[in-house]
Amino acid sequence: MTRLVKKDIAELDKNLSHLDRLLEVATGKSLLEIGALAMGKALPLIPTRIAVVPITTGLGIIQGFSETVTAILVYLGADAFITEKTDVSGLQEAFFRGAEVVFMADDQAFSAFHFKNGIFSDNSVATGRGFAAALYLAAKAQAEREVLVLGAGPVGQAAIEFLLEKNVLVVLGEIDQDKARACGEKYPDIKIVADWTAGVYQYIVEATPIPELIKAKNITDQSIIAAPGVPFGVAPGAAEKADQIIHNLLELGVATMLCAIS
Ligand code: 2YG
Repeated sequence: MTRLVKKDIAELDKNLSHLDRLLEVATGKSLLEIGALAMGKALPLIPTRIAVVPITTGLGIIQGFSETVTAILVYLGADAFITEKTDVSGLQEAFFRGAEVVFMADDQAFSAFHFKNGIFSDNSVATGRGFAAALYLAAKAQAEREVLVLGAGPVGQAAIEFLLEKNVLVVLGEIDQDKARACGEKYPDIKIVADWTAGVYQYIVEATPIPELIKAKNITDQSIIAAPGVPFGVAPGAAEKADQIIHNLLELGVATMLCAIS
């Protein structure tokens, strides 16, 4: 799991409406509508009071992380606040300040828990489903329905699950043959390609931690790429050539988590 740094998220909360407009142009839907599609939820969401609890374990607090998560939730209409305290005392504060849901992240996981209905949302799963949903919407206008998913980790598998639910033909590109085989056993309907780098693809979900993995030779000028990953998984030549690139560091994953726990 890649760890964000302060500069990654510095201006993010000021550009939320801009990102929303970009997504509307690319997919025909807003940030929240994409998250709702990803989780099969109807809008408007049930109002939920949410606490974001800063966590100091491991490598510690990322400056701006809790503030950015909270800003995204508030932008999406949630009643969200950051606890003054951190860790367990922050969790306690959340509880006593009437939060029904807490969002918190350590170095291994970023999750949302609903105190009452027991629903849980993991950011990797939400990110995979949210970006697959955005790609699915962006590609809806065109008939072809084959999507290359790069990476069989938690994000890639969540993207595969969403796409299979929509009867999309999924092709998996995964460099680790053991991971690829295990994924093929878990999702028998997917096609596993040994060397995707030799191919040209119209629709790609990039869910690997490898920078600039997708090259111009792998796509056409009609291609649409959903690339949640940090570092950015699209080489400069491919980013210029593609018709659409759907990329944001926290927004779509957090919007999808909100829909998952509401
Ligand atoms: O509470 C804090 O400030 C820190 N404990 C947050 C640590 C978050 C570490 N994880 C990441 O930076 C990313 N994996 C978050 C999700 C990125 C989008 N998929």
